[in-house]
Amino acid sequence: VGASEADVPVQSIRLHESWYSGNCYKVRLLLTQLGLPFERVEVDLKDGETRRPAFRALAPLGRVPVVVLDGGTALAESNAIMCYFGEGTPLVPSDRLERAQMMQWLFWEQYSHEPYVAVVRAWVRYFGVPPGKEAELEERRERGVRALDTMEQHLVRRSFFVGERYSLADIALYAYTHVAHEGGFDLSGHAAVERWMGRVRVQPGHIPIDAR
Ligand SMILES: N[C@@H](CCC(=O)N[C@@H](CS)C(=O)NCC(=O)O)C(=O)O
Repeated sequence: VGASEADVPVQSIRLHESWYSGNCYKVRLLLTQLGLPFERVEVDLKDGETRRPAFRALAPLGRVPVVVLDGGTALAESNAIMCYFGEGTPLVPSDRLERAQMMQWLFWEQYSHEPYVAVVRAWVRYFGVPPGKEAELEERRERGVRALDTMEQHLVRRSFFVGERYSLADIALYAYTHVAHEGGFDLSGHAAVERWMGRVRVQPGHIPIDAR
């Protein structure tokens, strides 16, 4: 996938992000694979920067990632940002049903995967478990395992999530699955997920989450 295939009508892209956030990594990975240059602006989540008026003025939804296009319009929500840049490239299926199946996995990731796999990782590895939320941590962990089980079942007979080729669905799900172990998830019983992650990692232009 090269820049010529990503026919995006913008001159400049500024990505407000956090380097360890999987949601931000999705955007960074996609832009890199599309060959689109972008500027990175690190937002200090631990310091509460997303709650400050200056950030809220830029990003009313109050979270990273946010991209600012041509120094003006801001766009939030990792999967929406990916759709914006991915449109018209091989990373978004041209077949209508497959495109809807890709969306199915993007919505599923946000509702049934990220709130568990990503939040457990964030609490365990980066922020600490909020006081009184120990039981909630375990509940989220259980639901995270269920999400990983769902992925495993889907991938047992498939190479990628949709249409047997790499798409935005794979980027969205890879982002937090490949660092799930940082939250204490054990993927050893998820061989199909492990094999799929191997396939994602060898896609042209792949970068790791901690690439600076
Ligand atoms: N649904 C959003 C979630 C974004 C999100 O949760 N961002 C986190 C970092 S991963 C954040 O900005 N947290 C700081 C805060 O909520 O104040 C997306 O996919 O972009």
